[in-house]
Amino acid sequence: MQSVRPFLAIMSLAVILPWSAAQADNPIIQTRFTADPAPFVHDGVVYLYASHDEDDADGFKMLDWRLYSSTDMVNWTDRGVVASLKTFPWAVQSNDAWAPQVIERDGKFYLYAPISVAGSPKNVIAVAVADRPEGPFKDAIGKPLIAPGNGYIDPTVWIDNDGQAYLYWGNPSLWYVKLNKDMVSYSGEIQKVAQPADYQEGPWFYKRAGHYYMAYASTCCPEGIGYAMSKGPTGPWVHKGKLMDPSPRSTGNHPGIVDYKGKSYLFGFHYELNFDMTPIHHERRAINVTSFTYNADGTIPKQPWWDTKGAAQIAPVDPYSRVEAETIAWTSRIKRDRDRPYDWAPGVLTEAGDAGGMIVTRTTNRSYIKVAGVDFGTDGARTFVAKVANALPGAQIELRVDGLTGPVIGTLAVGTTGAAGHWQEQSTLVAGATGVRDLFILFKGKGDDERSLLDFDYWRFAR
Ligand code: FUB
Repeated sequence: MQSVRPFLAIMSLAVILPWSAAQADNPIIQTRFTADPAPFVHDGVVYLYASHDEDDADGFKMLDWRLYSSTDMVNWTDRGVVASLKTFPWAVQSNDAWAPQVIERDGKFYLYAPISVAGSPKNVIAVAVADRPEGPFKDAIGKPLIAPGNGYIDPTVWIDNDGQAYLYWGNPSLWYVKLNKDMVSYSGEIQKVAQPADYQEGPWFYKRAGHYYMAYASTCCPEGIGYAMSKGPTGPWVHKGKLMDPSPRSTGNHPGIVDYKGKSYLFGFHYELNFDMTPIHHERRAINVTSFTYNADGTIPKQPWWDTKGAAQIAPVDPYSRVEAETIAWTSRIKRDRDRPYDWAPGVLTEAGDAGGMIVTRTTNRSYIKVAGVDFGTDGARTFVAKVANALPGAQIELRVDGLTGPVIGTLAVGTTGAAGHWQEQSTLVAGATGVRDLFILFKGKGDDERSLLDFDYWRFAR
């Protein structure tokens, strides 16, 4: 967290200022900088693979690929790192873990990723395979799937109805190959297609209702999102216009499109999380989402630039089942008040715990997690249970509904959690938690503003 340090003085000032109302839900990940969204729907879950800008990035500093998942499009669970440059030991171990995409075939999950090798040209496309969407992904062939070529970045993959899989990629040209059924080799030559107008990079290839689509980051810079359609998987690609106009505040963008539970979603990114922390542009991006409806002829209406609303929640959270602490609609990482620039605190961090699963840490005094749309039911909850570790004396978890200043429904005075790394469930009585409410889990204590008050694995309520 080197980039945080210059702001510590501002941060200490921030904590004595009053809290503002809860933030809205775009960008959808606040705990880390994420880019190049690659959504993938499997078994009723949206898996969102992302590239990852390091916290101290200036230019591109990208070492690994991360996964988030959701079943409601608003609360996103951090599933951790699924692959990294180390997955491909033959690659240059620099900063080039760029835009990935994952697809499933015959029960295996294939991750295609652009990385670099020594020499020139340096851009290659690698493939890794896993037995589960969560990985871990392993290098599939021990060498590049697509050998070096200038601009060989940003792979996108789709399996057509006849079983033929296609891999497209490229900046600023657009190429494809026909993948073999094994998904880790291809047949025939690499084909370069006539790219659609305004094409820059970040292709997103798919078929829907008989139409083939190629969405992409449109001409740099700044980049909006353009798209083309075709009657076949290999073109010709007919430019259909912009899905989103560029914004001068965002040099880049990158589409990912899926249907989920009857709605259509467009993902992309902007830089507002970076600009919330500093006026200086760094390659530190943040993924956004919006929902849209296709026109009757299959075309897509242009969407406004990312707003703070995000997508509507499509199902409430069940608080009576275990909810991972790293399931978050919004957290206090960034400034609390969008009208008061650079007033921010580091807030919670999600990371791999010692036991392998993800946990929430860096629960600094007055940091919080918002979980949107929690359905407590008519009779409501009577008890709150949290699994915690490494608590400082006096650490508390305060539970509020409706907002950061909304009613307190309970406070868990976290007792001693024993030796470092010793996890235990602790509980408290709650009252007033009925109906569907936004839940705010606040961390309070006497720790200094940088110190984690406790580590947090999961929570649930009981009736
Ligand atoms: O994230 C690194 C690169 O920036 C991607 O590969 C491009 O699509 C652009 O988003």
